[in-house]
Amino acid sequence: MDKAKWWQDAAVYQIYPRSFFDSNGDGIGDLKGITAKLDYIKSLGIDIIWSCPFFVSPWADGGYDVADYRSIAPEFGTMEDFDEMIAGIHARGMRFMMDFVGNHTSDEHAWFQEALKSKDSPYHSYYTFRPGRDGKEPSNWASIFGGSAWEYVPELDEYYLHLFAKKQPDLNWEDPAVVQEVFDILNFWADKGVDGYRLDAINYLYKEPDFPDVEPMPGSPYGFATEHYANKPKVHEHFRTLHDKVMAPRGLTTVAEVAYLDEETARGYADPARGELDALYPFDLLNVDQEGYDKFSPLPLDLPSLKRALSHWQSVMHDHGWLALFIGNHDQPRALSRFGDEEHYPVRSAKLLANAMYFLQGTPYIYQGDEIGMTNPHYASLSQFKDVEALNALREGLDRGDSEERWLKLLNDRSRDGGRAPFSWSADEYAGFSTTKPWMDPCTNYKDINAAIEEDDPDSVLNFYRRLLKVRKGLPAVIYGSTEFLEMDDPELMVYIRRAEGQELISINNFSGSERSYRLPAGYETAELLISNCGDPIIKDGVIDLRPWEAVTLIVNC
Ligand code: TEU
Ligand code: CA
Repeated sequence: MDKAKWWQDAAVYQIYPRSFFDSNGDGIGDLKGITAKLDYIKSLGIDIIWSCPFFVSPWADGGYDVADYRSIAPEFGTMEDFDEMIAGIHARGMRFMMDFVGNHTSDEHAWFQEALKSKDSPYHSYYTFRPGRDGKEPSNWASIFGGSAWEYVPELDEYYLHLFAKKQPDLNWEDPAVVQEVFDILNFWADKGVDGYRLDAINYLYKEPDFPDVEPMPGSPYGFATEHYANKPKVHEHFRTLHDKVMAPRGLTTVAEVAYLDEETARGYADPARGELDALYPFDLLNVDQEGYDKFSPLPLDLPSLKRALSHWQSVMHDHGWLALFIGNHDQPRALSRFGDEEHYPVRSAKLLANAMYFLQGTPYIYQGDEIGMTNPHYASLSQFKDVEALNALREGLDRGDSEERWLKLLNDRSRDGGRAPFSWSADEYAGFSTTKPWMDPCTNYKDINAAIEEDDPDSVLNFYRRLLKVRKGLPAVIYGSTEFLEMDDPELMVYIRRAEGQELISINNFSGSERSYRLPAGYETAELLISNCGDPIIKDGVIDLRPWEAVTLIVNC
């Protein structure tokens, strides 16, 4: 790579709009709320804003169940509000990336409603319907959100496929009319000024049409059939078409959310020479503290596994694509609660997580609230949780005879709701998010952890993020450098070196509450401090004495 593309030295801010800022006091975050906070976002050093969906939706899956791709949901505002938001983003020299949910629609979408009317409707083939087998589902595929992936429609005597919730029927991309609809939607928003797309769950868009049965999960008739629907070769073809017909001609940048990814597929998607996608967001990277793909079977963080996963993706993508770097998003509990020490070292460990992740190769994605060190909300009651995945898992757990206490802890620690509580803007009532009781309760600690307190404190997490994004910008070692992880098996230290011609840096992170000393590799005698979370590092005779949760990045120009 000779010259960085504009998005390669950019930083992205991810917004979950319902929980970002409520401008009109109805308890729901909205587009005017985003516009009101653009100066704040810009002040972080952000170049691109990505917002989760804000389209008309029954909200069965946090807006990822779209009922009308061309209309803003009334609770989020109007098309004028959208225009004003885009104009405000562009006026500040930032760009906007739209979330496109292309694997499925809401069951309330007009296409699906038409499809239900008759097998002869042209919309019937927009979705995947199949007859039952021996009076049961066409196959034993499990839905990602629990239960079967098939739902029976008595009027048609057929089942439809839904990999996610039953209110999210999967689109059939093998019908050319569906692909044309997708083009039209992508062009519609490009005409309105969006600069790129984040493609949701897009690696699932092709399913093997014979729907073979799979090995059931223990205690369930259903099993995960990912081998039959994730990253099938057909997906590459669809990506090339999207790229050639819409993205490239219009100069739109793309990032795809992808799980279950192997090396070859990843390079196939993102190698610039192939013309498919610009960047990947390897979703399952963070599944390092749970048993398999079951997030509700938590395990303590195994740092060597995390390092191996990061190191793997760094080397796979180096010169063969581009990565999104993230420590959290709207599908994850809060990174600080999960990987840091929110009880004893909340500020330091929140900063460490940023230092550990954002000097890797790729584009930093910062999820709203992580930049002020927000934690999981620590709700007192099960009734405070909202997410479909959490509520389904809770019901299944209680049916199995688990206690409510157990699930209160599990949902507080592991559910997607952890990252979806309203943004803690200030110590005012309702966390300064709204003037009325919000749709979701604020974090219990908002009086102590909020943007207003951190604004003027030079040592706050917020001001650390600002510094980090500033010092990282433009550094050849960060943009182009190769990555080498050191101390791979150390359960407490994460250390890596980024090397480019004439410049090298080392990021050293003590993921523990104990003091640790670490001998710097040769060549770092003359290194300069780029950033640290504990003031000046203690370095004597080439050895750095790390304090609990200390994070340091040093740079050498050679
Ligand atoms: O997530 C896709 C995805 O693979 C998720 O099922 C993920 O594994 C899950 O959230 C883990 O709990 C995207 C969106 O990011 C997510 O919010 C949506 O629910 C999902 O697609 C369906 O649109
Ligand atoms: Ca509102």
